[in-house]
Amino acid sequence: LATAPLRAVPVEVPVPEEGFAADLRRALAGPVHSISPKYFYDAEGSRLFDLICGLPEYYPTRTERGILSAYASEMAEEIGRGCDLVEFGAGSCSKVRLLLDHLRPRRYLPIDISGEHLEQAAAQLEREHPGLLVLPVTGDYTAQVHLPPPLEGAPRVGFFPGSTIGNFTPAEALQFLRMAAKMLQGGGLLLGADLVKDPALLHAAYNDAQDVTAAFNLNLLARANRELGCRFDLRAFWHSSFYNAAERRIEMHLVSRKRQQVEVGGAEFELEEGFSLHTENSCKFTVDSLRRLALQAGFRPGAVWTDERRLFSVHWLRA
Ligand code: AVI
Repeated sequence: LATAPLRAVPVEVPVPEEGFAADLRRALAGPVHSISPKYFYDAEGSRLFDLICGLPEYYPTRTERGILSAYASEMAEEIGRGCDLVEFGAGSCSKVRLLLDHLRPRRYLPIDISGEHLEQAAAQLEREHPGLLVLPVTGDYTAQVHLPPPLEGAPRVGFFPGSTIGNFTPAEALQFLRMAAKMLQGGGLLLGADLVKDPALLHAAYNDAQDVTAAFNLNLLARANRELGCRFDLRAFWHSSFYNAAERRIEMHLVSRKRQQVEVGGAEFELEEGFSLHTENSCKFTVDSLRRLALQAGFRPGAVWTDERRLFSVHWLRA
């Protein structure tokens, strides 16, 4: 029996659309009405976040800064001086300033998605620390970033402050830590993590009296109006933020105050009164839960520093 030669038939695999518009459409359509918190951070969102960091109710920033200032020299003893320091999501490079004089790294590689802002911050830092080599790297540190080759004899040490790890899903957090453990082999990671605490304190931190956090949350829709030509009426949405104790996380949502029609790039959506768009999780950890997670990712958990009230923690994780 003669057989016909096999011919390759091209298979068309649909590529899911990417970006803000596609993700917003998917979130509105459901079945899961949630969108990544990364969309908060356009220029206005970053400005509002900087304001949040200075609010009296928002304890994480000043508490972590307090821990870094108080224990910088102890941290340097643990970590060792002269490392090749990589910061994930460095922004204005402000927290690293608290470590530099003690840690005395040979080189500092701040990674951030916002290139222009990073270049300026890096140039300013180099002026303040004439002996320090600063090489800014523009990119998304949750994806693959290409770093300059390691320095001979200088272990690579990561710095990830702010408890941004808490904004990842558990799967994303594990994936990020696994990637970091590989990248930082022979060195380690200095990681800031917010702790489980009295829900009243957490509630206040994400529902501040001046409504800056509400503006930060609503900026997601304002950004869609600016960038995608949407016409969201911001007054028709309510900032909802609460502590989900079972999941140990603050959840932020934007809740529709009424039945309304919205449009994103030509697609229309009918939102019920009470429709809730989940915009952020901010997971809280215990010292032990964070150490278990780090162990699972391939780190060897080392020293931990906290403030007196045990609001926030900074972990040294050896890789
Ligand atoms: C950036 N991140 C750690 C902040 C947090 O606390 O989860 C973002 C934030 N959301 C509302 N307020 C601050």
